[in-house]
Amino acid sequence: NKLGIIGAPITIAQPNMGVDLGPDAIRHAGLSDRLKNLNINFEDYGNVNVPMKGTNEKDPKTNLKNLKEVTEGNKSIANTVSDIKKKGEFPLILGGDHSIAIGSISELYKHYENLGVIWYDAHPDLNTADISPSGNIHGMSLAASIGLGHDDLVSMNGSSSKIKPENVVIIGARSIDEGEKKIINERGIKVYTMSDIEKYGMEHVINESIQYLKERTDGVHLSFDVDGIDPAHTPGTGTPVEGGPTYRETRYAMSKLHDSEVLTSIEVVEVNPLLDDGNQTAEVAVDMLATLFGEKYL
Ligand code: DIR
Ligand code: MN
Ligand code: MN
Ligand code: MN
Repeated sequence: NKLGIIGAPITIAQPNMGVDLGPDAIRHAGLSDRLKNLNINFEDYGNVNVPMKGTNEKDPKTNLKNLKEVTEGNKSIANTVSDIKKKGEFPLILGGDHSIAIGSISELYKHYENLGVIWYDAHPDLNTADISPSGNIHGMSLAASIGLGHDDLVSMNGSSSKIKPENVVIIGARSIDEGEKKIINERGIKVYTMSDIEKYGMEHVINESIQYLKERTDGVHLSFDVDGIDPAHTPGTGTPVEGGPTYRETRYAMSKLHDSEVLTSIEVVEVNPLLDDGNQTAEVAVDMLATLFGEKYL
């Protein structure tokens, strides 16, 4: 079916200037030409209007930065995702920082009995206001989606738990804060850390993830943080962490996801062209997206 593309340029849920330019960097890296070559029908609806002005100070009452603005921006993203779903299109959302998952998932979950999520990221984004070392809401989006954290984030656009913890698979984690470790263990969230990828290989990890989600969900959202990939390939991002899956491993995983046909929506986040080497990170993101939509080597 047809793809509906939107840009979601939220930048104030993390401290670096430039993630708001992510959607245009990805477009400039040739996304539409690659989709045309695959004969994919798509429409790009442009960027959602979101608040751009924020501060780098935590509100002492909430321990959060820019809660009001991040909430407002995410509501607009949710509304735009809703329009795309109403048209029967497959949502492709270009970030923006990872807080945009709060808005996208707050709408997407309504369209399934049991939505699942693949969180491809160096970080699990399971912080809440109480345990976050930074106060940056981009590190809290998965927590909010499973019902943990500030009520404005958790209750956005509907019920207070959008995704069951057992419907989450995290791949590539290698920077996990102490409070996040506790949540992972208490809630039984499935995480493939870099140790698991090293030990079992990406082939095994991605096949097991697909099988696991096929058994228990009726739709799967891929939330792809470009810092999930090793920073050798994706330097243009705010919180790079050494020792990630390579371009090759990631592209292989994306091709398996395409072939499995489990995905029902995709977002790619945290591309920051101001921190990049040329436009390399957006170009890698486009290679991964093209692979997700069926591009093959042969
Ligand atoms: C860190 C960074 N765990 C935080 N999180 C990031 O601020 O909560 N997520 N960068 O992708
Ligand atoms: Mn993230
Ligand atoms: Mn990350
Ligand atoms: Mn296909």
